[in-house]
Amino acid sequence: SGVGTMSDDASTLLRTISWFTEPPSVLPEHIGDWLMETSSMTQRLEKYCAQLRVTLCREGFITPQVLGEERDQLPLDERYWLREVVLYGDDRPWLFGRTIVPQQTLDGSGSALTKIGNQPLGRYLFEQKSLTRDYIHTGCCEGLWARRSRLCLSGYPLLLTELFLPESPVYYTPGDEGWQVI
Ligand code: VNL
Repeated sequence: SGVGTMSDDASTLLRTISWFTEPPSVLPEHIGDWLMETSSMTQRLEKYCAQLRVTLCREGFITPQVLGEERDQLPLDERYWLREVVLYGDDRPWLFGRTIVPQQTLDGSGSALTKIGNQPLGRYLFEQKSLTRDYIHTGCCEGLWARRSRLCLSGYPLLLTELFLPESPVYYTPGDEGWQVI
């Protein structure tokens, strides 16, 4: 039990996500609105809690062999920086985040991405003037929604995957009696 197990589960779950290049018709409108968020997800989530906290689960260099189908979303490289985190809103696990940064991106836009530690990644990324986005794909698995975004720093790509955990505000909907979980 505990955080280790939950993030291992999330990491395994990530491999079973079905990805859509266009938002599917079964995607509820208010969830789609969250998934297609174009600015910082961290900033959006911060509005729903007093404290947003990042826990690092895994960080380090990996080889292309262990990338899975993410490999198709990025240029081939000798190694990639992997960062996996759980984002907590007031101590509730809200989001599992996995970021893959090719070595060329580290070379091209500085290695700051390997040094952000417990700072939310978005806080760093969305301050960069050279940040652009190639696409957002939506995905789902076992009743949970996810998205993956390919972003670029000075034209060099990185891939962000975000799995929204059951307690995240993504699944709240405004009802007659205030916020309800659906
Ligand atoms: C992080 C934070 C990553 C929030 C995320 O998605 C996110 C991080 C990949 O600190 O690594 O939504």
